[in-house]
Amino acid sequence: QINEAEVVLFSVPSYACQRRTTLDNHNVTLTDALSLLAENAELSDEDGRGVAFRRAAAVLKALPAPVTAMSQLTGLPCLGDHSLRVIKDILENEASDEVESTKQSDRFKALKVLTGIFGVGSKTADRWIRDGIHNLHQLQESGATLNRAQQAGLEHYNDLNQQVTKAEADAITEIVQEAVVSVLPGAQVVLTGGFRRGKQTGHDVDFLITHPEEGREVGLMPKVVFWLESQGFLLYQKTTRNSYLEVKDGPGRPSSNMDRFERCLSIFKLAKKEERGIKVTVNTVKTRDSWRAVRVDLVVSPISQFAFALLGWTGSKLFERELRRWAGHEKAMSLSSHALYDNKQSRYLRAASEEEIFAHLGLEYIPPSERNA
Ligand code: DGT
Ligand code: MG
Repeated sequence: QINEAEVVLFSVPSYACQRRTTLDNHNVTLTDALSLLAENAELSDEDGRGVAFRRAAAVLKALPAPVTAMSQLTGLPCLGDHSLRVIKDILENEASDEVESTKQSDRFKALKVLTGIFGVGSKTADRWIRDGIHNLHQLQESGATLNRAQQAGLEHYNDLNQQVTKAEADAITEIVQEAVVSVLPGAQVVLTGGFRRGKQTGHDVDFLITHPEEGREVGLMPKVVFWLESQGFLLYQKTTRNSYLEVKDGPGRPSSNMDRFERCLSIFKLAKKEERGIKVTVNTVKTRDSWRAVRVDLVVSPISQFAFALLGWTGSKLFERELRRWAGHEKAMSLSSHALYDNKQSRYLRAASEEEIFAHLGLEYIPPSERNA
């Protein structure tokens, strides 16, 4: 019998962007379970359910101690009936039947394997499953047509499904820096994504590139890609062009959160630790077991949009989603990775730093290491 007075009651604000979420998660079992249900929903094209589970998991990640009794959760935001049922099952029985059966289901396993191929989304995977393709062997036998990204994804499947370490991210940072300063002295490279939030591993390595003088970044991406390609660092790359135009007045506010920066999705050929020399300028590795493939994302931003791009590419994904929801629902503003538009004043709000963006949004500044929602 637990004395009511001894139960620690938790309290957290309802938007993830109002909370400090470090990597020190006291409720890993619960958040893993809810994240798995979120992933299953997303893979099944049920985004609404996916977000609900992600929000519930994020609330638990923000708690200062492990949950031991359901009564502690009274009054917490974002915990719907379904999430509460899963939490209750785990607290009472150490596992949730729903989570376990989802994990074991043939459909979930097949979706995981197939979307584990770079370039394959849930729609493609679903189509293949309906054609009786459940694993890589069946895919290869099927004669299904693969695009260039998917071919590279299949070829480097094992490497790309192995977590990237911080040491590997640092080695790639050096290479990208070398490439960028070689083609445009003065340009700057920032590591973003999970590694900027302090994670020790990630599924890829994300970079944001800019130049302190507006306009100097134009044309930078093709040069960087050409340098990397000619030095033998790229196994695959696809560059998409910037098409963002800021409309000064009228209904020109950012209409979607789709990113329109110049962006390069690539697969790097990274020498293994023993093989990495002091000089990074030429990739000399030859034998297959002396290198591994790593997913790398490069984004180029003009300095005028840099703060927004940095905030937008640092994540976590849920933190980003919550920032945009906060901006829209609580402040009548539209936030993207390019700009912040104030719908009441009908104008863009400038910012030179992430701190200024949080201030415009009426939020306390949350540093990257506390955006792990
Ligand atoms: P990871 O790589 O699994 O360790 O985790 P993250 O947090 O690095 O996630 P990742 O690499 O998928 O994306 C990094 C951040 O960049 C993510 O938190 C949100 C943002 N992001 C990703 N894709 C897009 C995109 O297409 N457009 C925009 N605006 N942002 C994106
Ligand atoms: Mg990442």
